[in-house]
Amino acid sequence: MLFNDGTQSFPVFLRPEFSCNQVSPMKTLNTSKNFLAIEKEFSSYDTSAIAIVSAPYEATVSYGKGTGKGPEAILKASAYVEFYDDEFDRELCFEKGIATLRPLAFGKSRGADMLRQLDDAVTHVINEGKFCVTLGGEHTISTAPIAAHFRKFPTMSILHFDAHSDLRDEYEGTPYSHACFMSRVAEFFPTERITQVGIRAQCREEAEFIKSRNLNTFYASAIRRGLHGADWQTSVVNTLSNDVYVTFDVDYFDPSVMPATGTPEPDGFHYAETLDIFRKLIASGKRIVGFDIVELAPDKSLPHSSLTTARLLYKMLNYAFAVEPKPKRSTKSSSLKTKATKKK
Ligand SMILES: [Mn+2]
Repeated sequence: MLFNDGTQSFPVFLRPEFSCNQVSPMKTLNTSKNFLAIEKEFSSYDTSAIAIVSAPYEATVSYGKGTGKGPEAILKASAYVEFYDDEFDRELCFEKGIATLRPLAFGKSRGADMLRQLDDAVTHVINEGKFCVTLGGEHTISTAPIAAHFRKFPTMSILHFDAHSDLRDEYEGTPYSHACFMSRVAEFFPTERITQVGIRAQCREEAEFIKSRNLNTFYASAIRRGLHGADWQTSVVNTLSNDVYVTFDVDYFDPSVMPATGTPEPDGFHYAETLDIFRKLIASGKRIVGFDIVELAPDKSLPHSSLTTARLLYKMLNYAFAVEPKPKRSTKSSSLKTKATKKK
């Protein structure tokens, strides 16, 4: 919500002046545990342009459990993701550096307390000019990185991938449920700048909210019925402003692609058609200013879910940095050997 003078009406718990700002020096995970399993030279906080904040928060899961273990599983699987991206002929991690921060420990913090802690961490990272990726955890956490980015990028829009619109006002007795996170965002963010893709399970109250508040919601059924045209990805991109924050619930994917999530829903989306949205986004001159990935509920018997999520993360980083002029080919490929031995 914007006031007449253009300032944003952040809820009390997300206003900068309420921030406790007690972010200790940014401690990172070492090579054996960090994203892509990269050497210190390319993963120390001070020299990295990208920082990953893990928010292993799970308090209000309603169906399957396990999202609290999502960040760790994504990082573990990332050791098997290749550094090189053929689409950009680039090893982004060695050019930019990716620091993986130690996961936040929320202790007994829930709801607003948790969001305040996460907001502090993300604000700290982006105020130092770094690109921030936040990993959940349940979708509740996304309100914090969205608020932090909105303060820095006031004209941004939100691109929300999900099977669910998450617009209930309350769910199971709390306003801080994974099923309500977008309602909390809608309390401080202009709803006509929210674009949702893949929605296929929601209640009537949520559908009415979408209509009355003018969200750009691309329902799965509408996409499949051709209501957004054959090139529906371009229709999605056309709704966005130049700065785009992406919040990605992995249950947006079809359960055949992503079975390991708390609330899998049939009639979801595939990986390739999803990347086309990002391709068209950067081709249009728009840019990704930050993103979060949430709701992976890792299952050892379904390891491809974790690997797919780790690949999605690295691919999204490649799209986020694609708009920059491409520097000369990196000569720092020394760790390729190490990597090669890991791949099986
Ligand atoms: Mn969802």
